[in-house]
Amino acid sequence: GQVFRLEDYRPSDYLIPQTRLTVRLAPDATTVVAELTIERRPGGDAAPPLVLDGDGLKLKRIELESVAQPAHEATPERLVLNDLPATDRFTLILETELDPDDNKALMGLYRSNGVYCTQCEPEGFRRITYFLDRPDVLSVYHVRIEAPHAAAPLLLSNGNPVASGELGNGWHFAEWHDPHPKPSYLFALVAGDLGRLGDSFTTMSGREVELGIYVEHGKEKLAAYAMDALKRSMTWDEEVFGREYDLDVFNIVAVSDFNMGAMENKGLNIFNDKYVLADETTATDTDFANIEAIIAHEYFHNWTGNRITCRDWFQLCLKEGLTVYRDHEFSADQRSRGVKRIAEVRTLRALQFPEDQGPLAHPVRPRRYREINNFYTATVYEKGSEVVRMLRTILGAAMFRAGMDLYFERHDGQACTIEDFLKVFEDVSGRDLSQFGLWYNQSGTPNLTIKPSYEAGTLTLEIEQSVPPTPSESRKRAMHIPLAFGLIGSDGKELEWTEVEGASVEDGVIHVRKRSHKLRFHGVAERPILSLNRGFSAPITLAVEQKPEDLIFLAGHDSDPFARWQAFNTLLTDSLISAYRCVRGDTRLRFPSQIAQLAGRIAADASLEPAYRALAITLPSETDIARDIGKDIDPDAIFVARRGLSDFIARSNHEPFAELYRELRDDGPFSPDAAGAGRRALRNVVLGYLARIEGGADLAGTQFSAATNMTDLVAALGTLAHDHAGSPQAEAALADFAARHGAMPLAMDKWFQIQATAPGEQALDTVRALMRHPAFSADNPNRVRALLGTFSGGNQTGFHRADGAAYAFFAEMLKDIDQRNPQLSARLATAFRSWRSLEPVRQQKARQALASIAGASDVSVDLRDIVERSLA
Ligand code: HT7
Ligand code: ZN
Repeated sequence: GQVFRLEDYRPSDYLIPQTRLTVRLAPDATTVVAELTIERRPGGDAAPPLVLDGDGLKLKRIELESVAQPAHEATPERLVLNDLPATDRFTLILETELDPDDNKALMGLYRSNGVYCTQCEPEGFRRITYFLDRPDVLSVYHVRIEAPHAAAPLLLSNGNPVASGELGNGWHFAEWHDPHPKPSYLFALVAGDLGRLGDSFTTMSGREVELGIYVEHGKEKLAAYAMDALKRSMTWDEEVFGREYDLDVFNIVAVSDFNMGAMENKGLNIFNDKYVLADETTATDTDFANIEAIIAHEYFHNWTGNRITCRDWFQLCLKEGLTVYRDHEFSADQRSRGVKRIAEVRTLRALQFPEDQGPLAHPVRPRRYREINNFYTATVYEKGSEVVRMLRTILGAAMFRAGMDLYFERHDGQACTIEDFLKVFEDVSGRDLSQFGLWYNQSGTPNLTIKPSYEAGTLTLEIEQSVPPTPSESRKRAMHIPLAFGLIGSDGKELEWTEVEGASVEDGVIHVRKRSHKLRFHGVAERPILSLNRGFSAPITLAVEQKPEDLIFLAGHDSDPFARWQAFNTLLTDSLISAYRCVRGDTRLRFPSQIAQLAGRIAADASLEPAYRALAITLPSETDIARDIGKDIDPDAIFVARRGLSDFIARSNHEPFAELYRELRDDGPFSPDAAGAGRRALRNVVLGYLARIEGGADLAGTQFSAATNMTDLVAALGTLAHDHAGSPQAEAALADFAARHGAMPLAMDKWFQIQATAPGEQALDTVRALMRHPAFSADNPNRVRALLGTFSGGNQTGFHRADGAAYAFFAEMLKDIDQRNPQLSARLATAFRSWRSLEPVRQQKARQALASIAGASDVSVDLRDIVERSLA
């Protein structure tokens, strides 16, 4: 397949300042008339050919400056015109015919549950009409939609509504005009019969914006939380970034078939319904938090993505990393900052670290791709956000804001690069950010090794940085790593120093810039306990010689919530890895009693937020442990080690945990806010511990029957189905859940997930059987992810069965899904990315499964790209 390279970027020869679309909707024969105003780019070549992108298109009619059938070459993938008018500006009219019902790839125009909708990012617009389908071609869109009134009373597109009316024969039309020039990937159209939740927002300059969230009829009430999150997002962006909304309407539509979370189309966001619909009986606290974050994320794109967009897809992190940073900050302000930060780091380590440490590693700004859809990754999004956060740490809050203000002022209406972004910060601060820029260009997770020593009032830190080799980058340059830290005295207070040499240290941050530093802090009153990478100031791994007593001290006293959580997490990880070695060496498991005591103390510490306590006593997941072990992984041994520690902590704290569980009973009215969610989280983590000691099944069974919200219900169901699989309580609860929620696909996803993640090799048969369940559909991405995605990504013992049966099954499923939805199959296939860290027998089976995909003849570019890079 073709490889696209960053260095090959060239501006287009033509521009399309105006686009008029007339879309006449019918399920299997929709016609699209595109009237394009085309201009030669000023300063370009004399009369280059016009080459427009297409994807599977059928051209029905073409007209150039009112001349029908001008000379042209049209294939489904391209339209080329060689003889163009001598004028600078001309009009090209194109008519294409589409089959929305046949579109299972969910790119371009398709129908989901009777609702016509579009997904154009990154290259879906070319499935609607021939176009310069690239983000640096900005056009003003005027869209007319025609449809039968009965099937589609609602007709939406970007911008503001400007006309509507009847057409006779039961047909009607609506026209929308979007005054803001935008790239084609932000185009959207929705038509169907949907219910509406309406509201309004007054912006900071006093303009009224009409807000609408469109959902299936009868589900309007389930959009109330999303609406509230939207209004809070609009206020927050005004207060924190000075950004005001810029159209008269803002609409959100929820659809049930969607490849990702949501899409930021200008003025018309389209959402996976999973991230809109929620009440306490159908959504968990995690769902509520995700809805809040994703509503905010898409809204924030209006400035970071839409008003200022990307020059090309290599710059994807320009909008995504920055917007994730903004949604993280929003959630931190709406909820608990410390708890939010811990959750972010857990996600980064679970999703991005394995990517950066495996065959799919790429820089935050990649330099080459075969399929851009495969680069909507945790590296671009999550590591991209961490890079923006580091920039803020380095510059300070005020300078960062000044830089952002300059970015909006200087680049509004433009398609930009990472260089443009970094330049505004250089200009406001006068600093040279060229070394910092490596964070965008160099892949791999940097590691810092730190050796501390203390003598006569001087603390010495020997710091070494290294970046491991990654595909196509064997030699790495030293990076600028901002390492936030504290020196803690025996009384728990921060220690001062009089002088420091060996690196620049400012506002509690060591600026590591060289491969090695020898730092000396003079005038330190006693041997300090080191608190390092506070707030996870840099996305790195850290190897520090630190005694268990120091970690125990930090876990109880560090004033930085992240570092405090990290200290206990390190203790847990260390004992899990030792236990794993015991399991593999066939020796008895032993755990230090201090760990269980500390877990008990943290759980009961009323001075700490319940949400924090819940995170602190949650054991590292089986995948976390595997990542930290790094090689020759035996997932069964990890499972035994982890269960051993869990049982040890539970038995050591039986009484206090039982007491805490009773105390945390929710008696007030339900609130999805952070405080309520935190109490439920703590209670359910404690339930997880209690579940396996005597009476555990009854306890979970009672919670299941008494639960008045989805969070408590699925926690109880998960405990029953995982820890008491096959018990009468588990069977009854599974049946009861399906009876209650069978008609609500989003709730059934939780039922699929729980069963797909039940540990042990029988999970494969369960998954096979569930694929035949009436609530399952192999065409719906949410169903597929709930069953196959959680099985492959969240069931270590089930997916990594030693006989390789699950790998072979999964490979077959991928090939089947790939026939309809390549984006989905490619995404799922990343479950294989860490196959080389497995023990040899599993490694060989996983390689076979990957090879069976690589060897198939009808594999999409998307899936082939992931499989071949994984095998390389
Ligand atoms: N900008 C969007 C990315 C996206 C997408 C969304 C839905 C379906 C397919 C998609 N491909 C890429 C999502 C976002 O980051 O906001
Ligand atoms: Zn985004």
